[in-house]
Parts: sequence; structure tokens; C-alpha cells
Amino acid sequence: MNIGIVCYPTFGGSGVLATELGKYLAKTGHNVHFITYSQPVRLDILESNIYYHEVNVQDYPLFQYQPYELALSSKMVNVTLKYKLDLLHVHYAIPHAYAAFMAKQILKDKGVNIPVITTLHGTDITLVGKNPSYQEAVNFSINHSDVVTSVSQSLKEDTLEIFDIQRHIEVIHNFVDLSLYNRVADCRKNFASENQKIICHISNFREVKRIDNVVDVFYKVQQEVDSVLLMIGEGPEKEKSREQAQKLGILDKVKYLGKTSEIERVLCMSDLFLLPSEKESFGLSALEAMAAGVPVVSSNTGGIPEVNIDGQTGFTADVGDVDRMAKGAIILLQDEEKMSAFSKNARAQAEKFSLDFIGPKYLDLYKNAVSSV
Ligand code: GMT
Repeated sequence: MNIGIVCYPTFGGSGVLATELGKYLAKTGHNVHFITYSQPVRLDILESNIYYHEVNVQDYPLFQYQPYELALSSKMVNVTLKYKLDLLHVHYAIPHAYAAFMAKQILKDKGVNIPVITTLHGTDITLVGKNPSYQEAVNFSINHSDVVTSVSQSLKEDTLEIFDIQRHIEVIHNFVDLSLYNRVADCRKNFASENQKIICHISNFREVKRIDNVVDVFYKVQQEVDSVLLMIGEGPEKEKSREQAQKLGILDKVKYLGKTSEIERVLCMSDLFLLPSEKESFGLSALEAMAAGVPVVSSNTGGIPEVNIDGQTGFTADVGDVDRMAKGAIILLQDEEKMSAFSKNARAQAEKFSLDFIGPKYLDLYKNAVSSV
């Protein structure tokens, strides 16, 4: 098949998932065309069957806001016609599903009919999508996609509650490429002494991630267990978090490493992963941690409990319950036997979300969509 993928090319979970899916599809022999405003961070364009088409938005002084959706729709049309795409798979509804609907109409006018598959990722529904400024357009574009998927059961339920959806939403959980997570803690000594534990958090440092809770939990943990906290990623809450760590007198133990494309190496040297988010449709970073055999202490919001099983692969607590999260973390870090059992459980749970298992589900979906337009 010739497959078009539209996504955010950034470090966000939806872009990462879309890129990894594209890489998998290319490996299985399909031609995959990424249509994005810059090259996706995890994409290797030197791999065979992978193509990258940049969406260029012309800067014009009349526009206060540049019409990105227009440029994206046009690019989708051009790429579909030139490379004879069989389908367009858009990740994150805003504005991708809307732009894809327009592209589909333009293509119809030219006698070409291809299916649009929209994957809902989370904040496109629970945070941004439900904003009254966007709600009608998001509702419309979901209803006019040929196939709609959601990355968790919880997100499906949220979507049905927030919007007036007239079509079936297929739950296809996010996945992880397990082969990348073989536990070789090659750079551990650069961050912690032999007896210190490494606790890790990875995110885009937005408010929804409750970065203050990450620091609060760590503050309690390091009083009981000699440990360091690795903070991976960039975002608006980062500086506030640094100030918080300084005020608490633990800044020397909190290491802000910024963005990295070597998430696997970071996770493979970590002992515990923290994800206390306010909202989380799935929690791809938690799944990646579990793939590396790292137990997760998280909130129990949204789709997280579909991934992190309380008392087995880690601990979950109500949003904001930093005492319970810290207690869970301390229990694990102080009990080697328990830690080892949880680590094995985490990896076993991640295997249920392996790329080899989930990837073919998308392929089946594509085949059905192509044959029914
Ligand atoms: O986590 C983010 O804020 C980024 C966002 C995105 O769209 O890139 O993540 C969402 O999609 C991920 C991939 O499906 C999910 O794992 C995240 O849980 C989801 N984030 C939220 O729901 C807050």
C-alpha cells in the first residue's frame, strides 16, 4: 500500500507513535509518506520505503495567523495524486482530521476517493478539542472520517461523552517496539553513584503533567532512599520546577537533561518512572518505561490504569495524592525482591502492547478501509 501519515513531528506522544507506526509499515514493505511541517524527530529518512513531504506555509503580512490547514490540505492532495496514496492516516484530530476532510473533498472532485483514518490521541479531545472555539469543527471532522481509532478505552469514552459522535470508534492501544529496550545501563555511572537509585520522568513539561507533583514525590522519596531524579524533556513548567527543587533544597539531586532521542538508554538505567499527570489518555512514556522493565508510579487518571496495573507493574494513586505515590515508590525502592517482581511484571505487561501485536491491527484496519470506500 501507499500510505500517507500526518502527525505532529515533535517529541509528543502522538508524533512518536505515528512515526514508529510509519517505520513499522515501511519495514513490512509499504510505502509510507509523512506529510508534516518539519521532519518527525524519530524518523530516519534514509530507511527504505520512507518519504518525507514538508508542508510549507507562506508568510504573508495580511495574515495575523498563517493558514496551516489550507497548506496541509493542499499538500495532502498533491502527495496523494503524485504518489497514488491508498489512504490518509491522520494522528491528532486538530487540525489534521479537519484538513484531511477538505483534502478528501478536493480529491473527490478530481475523481479520486481514498479513506481518511483519524486516530484520537488525548488532548485533541480532553483539553483542546472540547474548547468551544474548536468543538464544532472537531465534532464534524471526527464524524466525517472514514475510520476513527482511539488509543485507549478511556479516551473513547471521553470522546463519546464530550462530542456527538455518530460513528464507531475502534480502540487500538498504543504500542512499543520491545526490541529497543534491552536493559544495558551503559551510562548509569554518569548520573548516580553505585548505591543511588535513579528515578525518571519524561514529558513535555506542560501543566497537565503536574511536574510539581513529580518534584514533591521525589522530595519525599529522597528522604528515605538515596536517589536522584532525571527530568527528560522541555516545556513551560520546567523553570518553575527547577525553582521548586531549589526551594526544597534538592536541586543537586534533580538533573534536567532536556530533550533526547535516546529515551531507551535513559529508561534502561532507571529504577522507577513517575507519571503523576492530571490527564493522560494512555501514557506512552509509562509504557516505554515498562518495556525497559521499569515499574511506574503514576496517577490513575484516564487510560493509565489500562497500562500500569496498581500493585503489579507499579502503583497508581488519585491525581495529586503525592503521599500515596511517594509511599509506593519507597516500598519498591527499598525492597529488592518486590522491585524485581514488579520489574518482570512491567516488562510482561509491555509485551501485551508490543509493536508486533498492535502493528498488524492497523494494517487490517487499512485493508478494510481501502476496500470499503
Ligand atoms: O502527552 C502529551 O501531552 C502529548 C500528547 C500528544 O498528543 O502528543 O499525548 C497524548 O497522546 C499520547 C500518544 O497517544 C498519549 O500517550 C498521551 O497520554 C496523550 N496525552 C494526554 O492525554 C495528556
